[in-house]
Formats: sequence, structure tokens, C-alpha cells
Amino acid sequence: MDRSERLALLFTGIILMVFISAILFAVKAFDANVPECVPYGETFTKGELIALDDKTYQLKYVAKMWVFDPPIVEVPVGSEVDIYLASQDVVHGFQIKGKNVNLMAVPGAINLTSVKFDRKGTYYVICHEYCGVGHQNMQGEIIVK
Ligand SMILES: [Cu+2]
Repeated sequence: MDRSERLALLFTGIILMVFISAILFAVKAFDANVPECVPYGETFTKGELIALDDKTYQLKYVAKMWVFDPPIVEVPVGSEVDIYLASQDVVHGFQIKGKNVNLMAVPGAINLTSVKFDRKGTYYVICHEYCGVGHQNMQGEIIVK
């Protein structure tokens, strides 16, 4: 191995460390949260908000043409919400504006993520995957008060 090969390897190693550091920094600084996929077989067909205690909730969303069920949800400020997302028909998108949440609702699968709502306001849930003629009207609201 000559000097230029060693330099190339060193340079590649340094670049790799910079990338890994940037990812770790983003996870910590921006509270990045990787969604999980819940095993098939635990699916549900009805949306509901389940209070585990006064600040912890399970929110089961069903996406279907062209609504999110439940369409409007109210939680108190400071709530930690586990969102379970299922689809009854086709692939839908699920994005909470103002939050770092962007999921896909896929038939036969459940996606899970956690969100903390520490500011009052209305958060709009929108479908960002074209799902048919009513796609542009497919939205929901999470009201934090
Ligand atoms: Cu859609």
C-alpha cells in the first residue's frame, strides 16, 4: 500500500466519521424518531384515543378513502402520544404539520411512532400520498389545549 492509498483510506474514514457524527447529532438535537412497524395480525379497523394516564395516550388512526378516523382528536398540552396507523384500503400518507411525523399507512401493516405535544394549538394531519379522487380533502386535526 503506497502513500496515496493510505491517504485515500484515511480521508474516507474521516468522511465516514463526519457522516456518523452528523446522524447522531441530528438524532439528539432534532429528537429524530424512527417509526416502527408493528407485526401483522394486530390490526384494527376503528380509530380511537385511549388514555393510559392524564399525559400518556395511545392514538389508533385508521386511514381510509378519504378520511382519518378519528377525524378530530383532543389531548392536553404536554401529552405523549403513541400513534398507531393502519389503512383499510389503499396506501395513504400521514403527516402532522409542525411535527416531525411523516408515515405511510399501508394496508396489512401498522406503523407506530411517538409524539410529544408540548405546545397548544391545532395540528393538521394531512395525507401526502395520492390515494384517489378525494385525496385533497383527506385531513384530520389534533387539538392540543
Ligand atoms: Cu391521499
